[in-house]
Amino acid sequence: MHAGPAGLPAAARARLTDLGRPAVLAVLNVTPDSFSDGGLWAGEDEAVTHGLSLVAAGADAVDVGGESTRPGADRVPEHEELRRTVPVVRRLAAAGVPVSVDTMRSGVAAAALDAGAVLVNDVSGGAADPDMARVVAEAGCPFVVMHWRGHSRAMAEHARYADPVAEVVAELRSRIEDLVAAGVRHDRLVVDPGIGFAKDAGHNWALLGALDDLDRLGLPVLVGVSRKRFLGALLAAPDGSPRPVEQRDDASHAAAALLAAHGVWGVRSHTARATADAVRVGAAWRRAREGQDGQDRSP
Ligand code: PMM
Repeated sequence: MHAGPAGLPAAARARLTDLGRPAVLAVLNVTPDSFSDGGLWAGEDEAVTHGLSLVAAGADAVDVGGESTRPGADRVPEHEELRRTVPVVRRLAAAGVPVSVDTMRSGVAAAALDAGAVLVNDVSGGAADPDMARVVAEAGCPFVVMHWRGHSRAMAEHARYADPVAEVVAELRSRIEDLVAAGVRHDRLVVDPGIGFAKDAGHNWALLGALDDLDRLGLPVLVGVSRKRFLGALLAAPDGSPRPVEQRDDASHAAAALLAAHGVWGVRSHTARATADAVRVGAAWRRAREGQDGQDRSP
């Protein structure tokens, strides 16, 4: 599977955009320090095996990341991000897996596309690297534009909003305009509210409660809630201690079903089978509400 200048291979594009339910973008962090799965798949073989198992269990694509974006994290050098991600992308793509690369660096995006990735997921929406727009414009690949206000080290300082929904939508709109002005095709863009990025729990819930406002941007919406801190806070023990990361999957799946019932384009998740089940339930619920039959069109 190769994404040349003409863009995404038809089969992969179809799998990502025409499922009749949200796509499941499964997380594969090839990092020692991500909050949710850091260190688990840091070796190349372990990462590839896990990526294949995610697809076998129902993921539509695997999102390979080599730099942790947890709040407070320092950046890794580009050569290290390349070393972690490119071999894994190449092996998964060669095995026929639709691969997304989770990176803020144009050099990593270009190398991953060359290795067979079919989608670029940039948590900065192209803001961290002035060359990202050119790379994705030339590749013609889908590009996830996430709402972001700055690198992880200083993220908490940016979590200040008078009106979180209006500000996130306005900032995403301005990113989209910049990207289109730089030559990225509008119909290649996907937007993401960036749950947990420069946002506290209240901001996250406000955004999840106002997905209609995001829909007004006129682009497919991807949302990543899986295992995030605001779910840990929601499920806190009576003494106030947050639910540990590894015990947040049931809540993540409940949220995935609700996101599907809303009609999002995709969900980013650490689990495959349960998330695929959850989005099918949510999508069937949505169709039933709209008076259609309960069947999905996924393969
Ligand atoms: N969250 C994380 C990393 N990448 N990409 C998108 N598009 N949306 C997200 O919400 C998102 C992301 C952080 O979570 P992780 O450390 O579990 O990967």
